[in-house]
Amino acid sequence: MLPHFGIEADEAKISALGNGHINDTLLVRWPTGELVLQRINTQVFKTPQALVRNADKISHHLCAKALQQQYGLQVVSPCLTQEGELAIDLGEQGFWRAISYLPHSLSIEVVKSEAQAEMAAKAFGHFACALSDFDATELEDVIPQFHHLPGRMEMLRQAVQQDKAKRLESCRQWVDYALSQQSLLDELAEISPQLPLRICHNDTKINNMLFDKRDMSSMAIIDLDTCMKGHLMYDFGDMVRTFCSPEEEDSTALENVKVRQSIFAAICRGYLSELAEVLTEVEKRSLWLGARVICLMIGVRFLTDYLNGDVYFHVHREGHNLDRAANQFTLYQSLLDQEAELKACF
Ligand code: A2G
Repeated sequence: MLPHFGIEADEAKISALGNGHINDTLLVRWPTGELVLQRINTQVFKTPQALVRNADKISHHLCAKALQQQYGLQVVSPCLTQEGELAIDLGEQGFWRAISYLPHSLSIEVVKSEAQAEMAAKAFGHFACALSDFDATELEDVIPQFHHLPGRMEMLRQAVQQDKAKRLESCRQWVDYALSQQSLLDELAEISPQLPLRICHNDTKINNMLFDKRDMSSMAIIDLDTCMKGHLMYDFGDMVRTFCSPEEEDSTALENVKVRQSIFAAICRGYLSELAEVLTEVEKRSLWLGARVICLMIGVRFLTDYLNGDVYFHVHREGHNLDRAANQFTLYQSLLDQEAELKACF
């Protein structure tokens, strides 16, 4: 597929890039250039053309804002094919697109300090702010009901019922735990209708923010593939989920998996420093709910995939999805255990 992007195959050096669970991402370097090539997972993204169109629109909007000096981060932009398209569909060999590579960039898996958390949260807040005047009807829903806890709980129930991979016995404790958190759904049903729909990133993991490795300043927000209309509480929640634990998402050292209060407070400071004027009062109140919903929901999704036989997330070892689920439920429980202290951070 390299020639479609104007690259001579015998001149290219290709290496795997990042730690994504869904798409395959490659860094391609050749004597006169470099770019990031991605094979889109079309099992997950059923309308990949819509995905590349969305990402293109978002990056255009951000580039325009950057020119007006209202957006201070770098923007990853699509690199067109030789045919002038946003992607190339090679059938059995995959749906491919290329994006610019930002030299000197670095991604991290675990947040090291409050300062780092605050900086990253500020960058995600800045991103949301820059998109606050983007016309939401321009974006297509690439994964309908993506952050929809009732739907995700229902998928878990179905997976339990079908027990396709015959794994239920090995994870019953976690299934019972997840299903016992039903009261969160009532809270959600009460607050969701009061929240405005905004353009959200929808995957604000710490590794979707690039740092400049020369001074570790914030450089860019990446992975624009799940940008859709939604509620900002989930973007806040995904930062809590991925910044606050001192362990990676798949760590089995559950005794260390807990929410670091000082990091939580730093996320609140950073995010609100950019968005305090934009968020409604109900949105501000929803942030605490967003944190709990995201931690529980991602745990539910990992557990569901474990029961279904690892058909959604890439796995690299036996029981990987179950390890991830146990980790996320432990983090969720840590949020509940520290409710009073964490709510005082807002
Ligand atoms: O893994 C992926 O990035 C998921 N993206 C995201 O939703 C979340 O589950 C995350 C967990 O690390 C998609 O499902 C598109």
